Amino acid sequence: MPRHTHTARTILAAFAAALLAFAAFAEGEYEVDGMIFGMPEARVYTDDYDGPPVVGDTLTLLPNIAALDYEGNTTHHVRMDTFVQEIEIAPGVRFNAWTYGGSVPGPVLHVREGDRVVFTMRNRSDEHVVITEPSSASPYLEQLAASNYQGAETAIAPMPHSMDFHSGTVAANDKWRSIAPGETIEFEWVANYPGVYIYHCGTPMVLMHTAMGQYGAVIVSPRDGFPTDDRVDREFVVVQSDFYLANGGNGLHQFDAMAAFDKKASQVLFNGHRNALSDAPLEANAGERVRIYFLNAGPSLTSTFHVIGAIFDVVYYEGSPENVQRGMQSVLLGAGMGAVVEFIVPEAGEYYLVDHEFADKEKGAVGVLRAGPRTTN
Ligand SMILES: [Cu+2]
Repeated sequence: MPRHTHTARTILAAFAAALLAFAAFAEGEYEVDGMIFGMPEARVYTDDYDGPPVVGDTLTLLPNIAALDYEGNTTHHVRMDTFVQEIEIAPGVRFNAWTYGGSVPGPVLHVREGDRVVFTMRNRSDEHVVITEPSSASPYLEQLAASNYQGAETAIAPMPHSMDFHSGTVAANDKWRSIAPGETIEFEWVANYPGVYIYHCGTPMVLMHTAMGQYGAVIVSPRDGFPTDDRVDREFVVVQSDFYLANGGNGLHQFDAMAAFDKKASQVLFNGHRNALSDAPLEANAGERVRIYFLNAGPSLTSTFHVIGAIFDVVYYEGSPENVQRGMQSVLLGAGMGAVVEFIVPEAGEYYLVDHEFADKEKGAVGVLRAGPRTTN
């Protein structure tokens, strides 16, 4: 074939490839090793939105996790507004929490590796936002209205806030920037890596914003699943976190900065309340395989998560199917780390979830899994 024809074909092929690439990615996006980077710049704006503070099909209240009832990848349009609620975290301990969505920890977001999240957050810290009205905008709001186990009441404390998803890979100074009360931020990220991640406020002083309640879990399920998916009978999400509160004398507790700097927690809790997992135990039956997506949100303490009476058959450290550990009595997690743990429920009875650092267990890090008899052979 004449040389010039060959060259023309090469140029045409290159042009077609460029067109294809342009079709697959939005402007500025690019692919490295099958992952997508280069998200558009965050938008910050003011509008008069006063709708549901949490919107999204795969947002749930702890200990629930939403099923992903779609094949392959999708784009999730997720809203989690930030606002203040007076909540109870232990009998007699109420404080004005800085929240995402009205609870501490905030909603659980579940997506699949490769999914895109278009995230919107309005800073409503200057508004009384009611979260006890049922809403179909998210399973989270329905579940929260049904239980309200922190006895939330509206409150205000206007100040800047932000959102940092550990599950997103983006420029922190752009996407995680602080917004003022009344402002809304919108940005995108792609779930490039599977895992059990924290999201939290990154506004200074970060220690205070997180200790006041601004954190939650993102579960990014692996594209091809975990090897044990078919054998799992029950799934729960448990988030551990540490609190630094002192009695304020006005019936409400207040943030204790000295205790926070010294890492002397007043409470260490599972799912945001001393009795969250004893008033409403996790339920399973003998012989079942239970999976717990466990996040140690911190802000400052480590967790040695253990289930009394069980051994973790498998641990996917940080929630990646490639980080496999077998036969673990406990999983050690620093602040802002997570794991997927699975165990076989040996027999009917009660099993206790604890932080095996017993000082933290005595400060509240304990829960119950109640097992019924074996239902099949
Ligand atoms: Cu904040």
